[in-house]
Amino acid sequence: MKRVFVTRRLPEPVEARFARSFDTVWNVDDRRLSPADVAAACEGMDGLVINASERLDAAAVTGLPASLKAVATYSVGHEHLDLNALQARGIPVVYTPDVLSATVADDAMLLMLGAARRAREGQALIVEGRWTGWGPRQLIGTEVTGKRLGIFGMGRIGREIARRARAFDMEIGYHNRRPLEPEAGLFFADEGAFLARTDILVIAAPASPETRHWLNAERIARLPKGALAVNIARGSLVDDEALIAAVESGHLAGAGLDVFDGEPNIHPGYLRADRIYVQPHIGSSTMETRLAMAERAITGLEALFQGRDPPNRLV
Ligand code: 8YV
Repeated sequence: MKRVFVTRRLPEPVEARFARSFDTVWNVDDRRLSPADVAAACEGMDGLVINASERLDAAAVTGLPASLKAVATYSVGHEHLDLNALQARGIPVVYTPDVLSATVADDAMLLMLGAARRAREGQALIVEGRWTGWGPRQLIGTEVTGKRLGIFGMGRIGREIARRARAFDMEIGYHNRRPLEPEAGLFFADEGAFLARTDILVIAAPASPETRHWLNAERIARLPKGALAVNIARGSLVDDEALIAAVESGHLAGAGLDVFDGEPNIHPGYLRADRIYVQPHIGSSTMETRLAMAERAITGLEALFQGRDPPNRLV
């Protein structure tokens, strides 16, 4: 059996699945690993299963042992890996696309509705024992049905979000590098026009140096007053100061965030801004999806070990 190091503890059935295919070595106490720690833990391993919570930068790639033949990232995002450095060392990489699109899209709807219907404030009112009874002025939210949805990054997850939003009679618009088939929704090549017609913005684009702080003060100002912003991609796409200021000033009615820049050390403004519905990066956290992600990672690694070229190969 090939020896594989896994950087995080996974749900029990997922660990059991890995153990059926590999001689698996776990990060037993699930401590946070630095890039150098990851490289050191790969000593004597044939494979590495990494998560989006660890980074493999160029220096760490240099430090990977000669025994390491393949890497799988247990994620669809791969900005935490220096793919050029891995490719230069001849270490192939697989990832886990497709299988989490539906569950992340479900979560985008939850974030959208949570922000629109002020879920954080409503929860707090009840669990903090402050609710004094029904009132017609209580927690007036924003209607989601029939609104203009704007998806930044119409990839696999974006399409699943659009599919769900159609059931809410939403008008689908998107901003992408290139237009898709007409049924995908209204394509906006012009970013300004896209933002100006968007009532509910959903960020579903990958993290990259180009998308860093994409949602900044200038772009937020182009959204109509009372718009909502949702992020299910990566925290780095949002300028936290600008978003918090826009929600606190009332320009945005609210926001729904599953991901944060520098998580878990999030901007302190998120602790007080109760119109921002927050979640601790759980967009893909369902058992069904965790198992499906494992299947993709395992079959990808097996193919690489056998010298085959799996469809979910990145480099
Ligand atoms: C995962 C994610 O839970 O797949 C991704 O890119 O952001 C999450 O859904 C996590 O990254 C697992 O490594």
